Parts: sequence; structure tokens; C-alpha cells
Amino acid sequence: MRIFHTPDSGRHDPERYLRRGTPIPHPEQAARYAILRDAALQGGHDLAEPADHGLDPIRAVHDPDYVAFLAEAWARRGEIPDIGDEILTGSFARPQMHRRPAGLLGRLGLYTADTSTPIRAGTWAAVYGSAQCAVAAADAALAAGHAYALCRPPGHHAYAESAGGFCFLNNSAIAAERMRVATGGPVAILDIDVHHGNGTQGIFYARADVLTVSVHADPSDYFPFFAGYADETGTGAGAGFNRNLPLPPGSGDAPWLEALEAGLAAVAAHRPRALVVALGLDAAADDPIGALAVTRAGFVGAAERIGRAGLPTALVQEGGYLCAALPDNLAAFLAAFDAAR
Ligand code: SP5
Ligand code: ZN
Repeated sequence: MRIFHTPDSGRHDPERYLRRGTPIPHPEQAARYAILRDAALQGGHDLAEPADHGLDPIRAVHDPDYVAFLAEAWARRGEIPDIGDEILTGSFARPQMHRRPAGLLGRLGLYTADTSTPIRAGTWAAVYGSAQCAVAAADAALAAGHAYALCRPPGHHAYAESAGGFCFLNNSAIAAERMRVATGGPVAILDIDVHHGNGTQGIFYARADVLTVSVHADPSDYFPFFAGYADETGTGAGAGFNRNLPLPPGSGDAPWLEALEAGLAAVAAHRPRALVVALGLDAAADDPIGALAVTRAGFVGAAERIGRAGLPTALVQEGGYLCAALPDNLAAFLAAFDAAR
């Protein structure tokens, strides 16, 4: 398996996360990068750093002003009085509020959904490098059948113009749009992160050329709360091209794999020319913020089923947080995927 990674991933290093009002260590830690990279290395995979394809593949799914905001924010931090080691706000635009302020704090509130995505000195380098990994994996999957992008920070909660849920740039959406343009489409995204892929759904919700399918824990009492329900099926030209498969909290391997099979059936019916797997590993039983109970055997079963679909496939890392099983589950998934091809 070709693995695309960048040491720049380690440069976004959020320390604290506000959990129901109390600061705790941020779950999406920089250490995830080295742990996932070493798991891939020990699995005997072929590691490479991506070429730089610039901003165009990012702007193909994201609003240009949002991208410019992320790129410039740290350099403009002096505009915020008493700024410390990160740019963060607690003031967010509600849907009824439509003004677009010029100041940095106002734009931050416009462009973030929650307090989990502080902008720090190395944030842009990390999110830009991760997006380049996604582009490289998309190209390599079309050339060689499959590839894995070690994206960190993750991406699937990022919309065209907002960060949230630890995510800034939607790496899976960037890979999918890259593959759609290269193949002429259609393409599909299968998201198996424990959280609903709300940003990805939002980016492609009115489009028929990118099918979005997400298997996740029921959002009625779990992040991202406001999207991810089974009756969200797409709108306009995209009607019928979004599929959500929520599962009750605590579900284990059998229901998870059953939902995955239903998702793969929807993918096959779309007859895509390529597939992106939004590969969150936080459905794992011992994940610190997960809500499902998937075992290593479950991840192997998922890799076998997805691998047997036989599509050109870009695997894009999403969530999956620090626990003993994290590197094992990645290694097991990649090995089983390779074996199934
Ligand atoms: C990409 C991804 O998996 N994003 C997840 C965003 C989840 N946001 C809510 C996190 C709640 C964290 N609770 C921390 C408990 C630590 N013991
Ligand atoms: Zn997640």
C-alpha cells in the first residue's frame, strides 16, 4: 500500500479542549501522527511525502475566502488584543445572523462551528500538508488501484466554509473531487468514522456526481447532533445521493458490518469510477471518545468487504484517538485491505 504522510501533520498541536465547559487535554493530539505513521511503517507499507499541488484542489471544495482566512489567520493574530498561543472564539454566528464582519474574531466565529479547532502557529502547515496527502492518495489510487492518506488533523466535519469537530479542510471531499474530475465521475465516499461525516454530506448534498454514505453512531445524543439522520437523502439534483446509516450507541461488529454492507450496496448501485473511504478508527471499542464497540476483527471485516468491491480506492484517515488499539486497528485494516485486492 502506498502511504502518503507529512511531518507537517505534527505542527498543529492543540492542548486543551473545552468539554462541556471544562478544559481537558485535546483528544486530537499531534502524537496521533507519529503513532499512525509508525503503524504503517511496521506493516511494511511504502511511505512517501506528497508533491505540492497547491491550493486549486483545496479550493475545488472549499470557499476561497475561508481558505484565505485559514492561511492568513496566524500571521494576523496581532489584531486580537492579548492574543496567546492560539486563536479561538466562543462567539459563533447562528443561522439567523447573516452579516460577514471584516475583523479576525468575527470571521473566526463565522468560519468555525465549535471550540475544538483552535488556530495555532503550525495549524495551516498541518492542514495544508494533510490536504496534499489526500490529493496524492487520490492520484495514486487511480494509477495503482489504492492508496492511504495519513491526514492529520482529520477533515470530515469541515464544510465548504467552516471548521469544526477537530477538522479544518475536508480531506476526503478533496480526494473525491480530485477523482471525479480525473475519471469524469461519478464517485462515492464511504465514511466509517464513528461520527457522522456532516461536512462531507454538506459539501455534496445537492450533487448527484458524488454519492456520500456514512455509517456512524446515532447523532440524536452524540456529536455532530444536528445532522446524520437516516432521512437526510440529498436535495435538488442530489436527491437520493446521500445515505446515512446511524447505529444505536454501543453497537458492536455485527450491526456495524451489516450497515457497512448496506452502504457498500448503495455505493455499487451508484456505479462509481472511484471510491474514497473516510477511514475513522474511532468506532473502536476502546476509543476514548467513541460510541460504538468495533473490535480489530470488525475493522478486518470492513477492510475485506471494501477491498473486495474492487474499486480504485483512496483511504483517507479521519478520527481515531489515542488508545492501545489505535495503531493495531490501522495496521490490521491496511493488511486486510491489501490481502483482499
Ligand atoms: C474527526 C472526528 O472524529 N471528530 C470528532 C469530534 C468530536 N467532538 C466532540 C468531542 C467530545 C470529546 N469528549 C472528550 C472526552 C474525553 N474523555
Ligand atoms: Zn470521529
